[in-house]
This record gives sequence, C-alpha cells and structure tokens, in this order.
Amino acid sequence: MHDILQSTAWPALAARRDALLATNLRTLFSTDPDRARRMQARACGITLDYSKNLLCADTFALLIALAEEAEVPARTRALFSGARVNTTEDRAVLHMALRCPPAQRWLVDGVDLADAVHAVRRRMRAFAEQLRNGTWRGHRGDTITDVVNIGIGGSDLGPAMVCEALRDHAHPGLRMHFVSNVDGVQIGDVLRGCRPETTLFIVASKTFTTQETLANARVARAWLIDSAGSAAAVARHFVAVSTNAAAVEAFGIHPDNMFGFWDWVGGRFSLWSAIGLPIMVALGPERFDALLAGAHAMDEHFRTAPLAANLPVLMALCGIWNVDFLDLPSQLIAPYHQRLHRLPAYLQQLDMESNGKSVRLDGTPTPCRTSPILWGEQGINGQHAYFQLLHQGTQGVAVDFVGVLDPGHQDEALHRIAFANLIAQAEALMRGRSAAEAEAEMRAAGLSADRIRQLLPHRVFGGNRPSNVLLLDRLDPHTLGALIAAYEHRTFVQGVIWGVNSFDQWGVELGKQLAARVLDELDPASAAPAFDAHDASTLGLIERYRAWRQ
Ligand code: G6Q
Repeated sequence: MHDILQSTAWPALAARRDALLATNLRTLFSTDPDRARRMQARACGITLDYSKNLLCADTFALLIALAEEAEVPARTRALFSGARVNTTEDRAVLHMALRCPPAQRWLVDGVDLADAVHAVRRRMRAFAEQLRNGTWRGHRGDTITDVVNIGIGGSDLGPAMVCEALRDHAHPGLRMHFVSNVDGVQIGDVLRGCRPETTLFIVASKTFTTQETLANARVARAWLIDSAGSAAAVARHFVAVSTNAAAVEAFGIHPDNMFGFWDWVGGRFSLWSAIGLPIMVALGPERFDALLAGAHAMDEHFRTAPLAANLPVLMALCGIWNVDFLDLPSQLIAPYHQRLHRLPAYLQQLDMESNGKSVRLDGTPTPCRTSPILWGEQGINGQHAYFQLLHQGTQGVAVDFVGVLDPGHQDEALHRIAFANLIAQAEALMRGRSAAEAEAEMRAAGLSADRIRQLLPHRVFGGNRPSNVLLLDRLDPHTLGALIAAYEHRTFVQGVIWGVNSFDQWGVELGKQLAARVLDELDPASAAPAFDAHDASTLGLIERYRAWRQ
C-alpha cells in the first residue's frame, strides 16, 4: 500500500503551501497574463477554468507528479480492465461498460459484458417506447399518465437529477415522480395526485432488500390493489429494476417485468444501467443513448488525455490541493441553471459515500484528510443566503461554479443576469476588496470619515478564495452525461491518491442494523427494551415514542 505522505511530491507540495499563502490570486493573475489561458481545459462540450485556484506552475507540476506517484494512470487502466478494484466487496467496477457504444465489445475474463448490457437496454427501450406511445396500458386499458420511481440513494438520486436537468425534453404526457423518503408524507403526496388505473410504478433497488424502498412499494401496491380489486393488476402497474430476481418475484413482480443489472455496477454509479429506466421513459431512448454517449466520450477523454490536460484529473488535483494543503474541508457545488438544482445532492452522494473514508485499502488509517463536505444548491439562491460565509466567514470553502452557455430558452436577458452573477461571484471570491478599495468607494459615496472608519472592517473582503468554473456549452443529454462522468472520474482519482476504496460504503451499515432493532422496539406490542439494551438517551427516545403510541 503506497503511503502518499512518503511520496516525493507530497512534502514538496506542503513546502509550497506557505509560499502560496503568502501571495494571493490577484497577484498571481497580475504577474502572469497567460494564467487564465493556460489553466483551462476543455473536453466533450465542457470548459474547465481552474485558474482561480491558489496554484502556480510549479505547484501544478508537483500535483501532476503526485498523481503519477500514486499511479493514477495504472489504476485507471486496472479500473477499465475489470480488475476487482472494489477489494472489500471483491468486485470489479465497470459502470463505464454500460455506456460503451453498441458496436464495441467489453471483454472481461473472456466474457463480453456489452452483450448483456445491450440485451437489457433493448428490453428497456421496448418498454419505454410502449409507455411513451401509449400502447402499454393499465389493468383497465387506460393509457399510463404517471410514472413513479420508488428507490433511494443510488436508485433515486441519479435518475431524479437527470430527469429534472433535462425535463425540457421530457414526454409531455408522462408525469414523472420520485419517492425515496419513508416517512409516509412523500408517497402520500404523490399518490394523492395520481390515479391507480393510469399509474405505473418502477421499484428500483439493486438489492431489493432496502427497507425504505420495499415499505413504500408495499404501500403503492396496496393502493393499487385496493382500487383494482385484484392483485392481477400488479402485472400492468409494477416493474422492477434489480439484481435480485428472487426477491423481485417474491414481492409479486413477474420476471418479465424486471430489468436486471450486475454487481459490478455500484449503486451511486448506476444511472447508466436499468436504474436509468425513468430517464429513458421520460426522455426517450435516443436521449438516453445520447446521455450514455456523452459519458462514454468523457471516459475516453479520461482514459487517454495526458494528466495535465485531463478534465477529471485536473478537478481531482485542485480538490486535493484545497482539502489537504489549503485546509479547505468544504466544497460547494453551485449550479447557475435551475434545471441543475439536484446536481449538488447527486454529487454529494458520489463524493461523500465514495471517499468519506478514514482507512485505506489495506485497512490502515489514512494519513491525510479525504472527501470534503460537499454541499450546495442552485447558485443564485445561495448568493442571497450562505454566500456571506464564503466571502467573509472564518472557514474557507472551495467552490465549483457550474454554468451553461446556451440556456435552452429564449429569454437572453434573464440568462445574462444569471451568467453575470456566476462570473461576478467567482471574481469576487478571488479578488476580494482591499481596505483601500473599500475606503475609496465609501468616500466616493460621500460617507463621513467617522462612518468610513466604523464601516471599513466590515466592508473589506479578504478574497483569495478558490473556485473552478465549469461551463457547459449547453444542457443537453450528451453534455450532461459527460459532466456526470467527469465528476465520477474526479472522485476515482482522488480515491486513488488518498488510497481509499471509493467503491464500498460500509459506513451506511451500522445505522441500518440499529434501525432494524429499534423498529421492533418501537412497537408498543413488543416488550420494552431492557435497561441495558441501549444508552440512556436512546432508551429515553424509544420510551417516548412507545408512550405516545399508547
Ligand atoms: C450507493 C449506495 C446506496 C444504495 C441505496 C439503495 O452506492 O449503495 O445509496 O444505492 O442504499 O440500495 P438499493 O438499490 O439496493 O435499494
């Protein structure tokens, strides 16, 4: 197991840190007129401007050396070759095979994965087309008008994000709904707006054992049967997406209505598989293909471009620099296009579930900070809320601004306002406002000397706060596919450098186990938990619930 701290590049980078903190981005820009041009990369309809990171040429070269010492190229080859890089689950990680073009084969141990992938995709296509052209009918012969995806985590976030991002291309006669929460409110809201005879449910669960998903699916099935008067209606109103055929059948969904995928597709990387069925239904098979093609184009770029011009690698290295050397443990994703408002939630899972780890592949502790806390929402709203902290707070946050050049609508005046704000925020974070500038502004505004003295500390912005700008040429399936794949590979590269397994998620297990036990204990018909079954706080909360039920 490599120890990244023992590499040549890591201590050299650490030594550069203080020198860079002694200067600032304003100076770096003013002393290097070529900086913005040089610190840009472009691939698959996406331009990355990473020049507003507190990096200079020699730091950048060291980061590239770090990636080489961590064997990013070799690990990338291993990933694509189908090596079992998910060691704790002893699995290959091959969601990239899901997006290979129809004519391409994807051989792993002599088996062509592409065959199986395309066979499932043909069935998805046939089903999606029937729903879209109205030939798939409900149990009474009605056309389907509402499609409800019931799933959670990786079986929800990707399809929900993509359907929202591309909803301008969605089928006008099919309303898409996503139910993940198990508190009863979300499914209640959705069912109230649907009619059983015109609603189709997609139960999406890789394992088909997920408590929340199965509980919601049971509610939906009961709602349907209640109205239809017979369980036979399930065949026309329920399909499943899963790797667990036996559990799907046990639930009462016929295997003909199941779309499968494979254990080499991780949940948070699964929107490219049959988990993407809602996307194909909403947008149509051609647009789903374009999404896959965009992701494949990014795979090819990632696999073949030199490290210094490789979009995902550059994004990863800026992230490592910010998290590990500049002590910025927080990463904001700020999209400036309304349709991308679910992107931060999607990337939050991708990054934090993949690299939110504190042991390395060999089980030893990571010697450095790993995944940042990734968060965010649509940028304009953020500006009128938490951006205050970004500009003047005591904790640094690295930002990814995500913009779209062609907004896909005709109101150029509004688009220009949004775009101007994106550019201005990145500039403001970088430049800040010096005391001299703030004073000059206030003097020009006619403020008295006393008032200027009083206000001055509040009106100074330190600046020097790093950001990337990711500019999409347009928000279409191809470019969105490429963007998602770029972030996937960014996560992978960071995981390689940190030495963690980006493809397992043991951290979600403990809570699940405890919830199963507490669920029994909340039942007032069951015996109260023994006094030493939990800590006093947990016992108190259980007791409070049981008392309320009684
Ligand atoms: C993703 C995680 C997790 C998973 C959900 C749903 O990588 O494994 O988010 O997707 O827990 O799991 P099922 O699809 O098995 O219901």
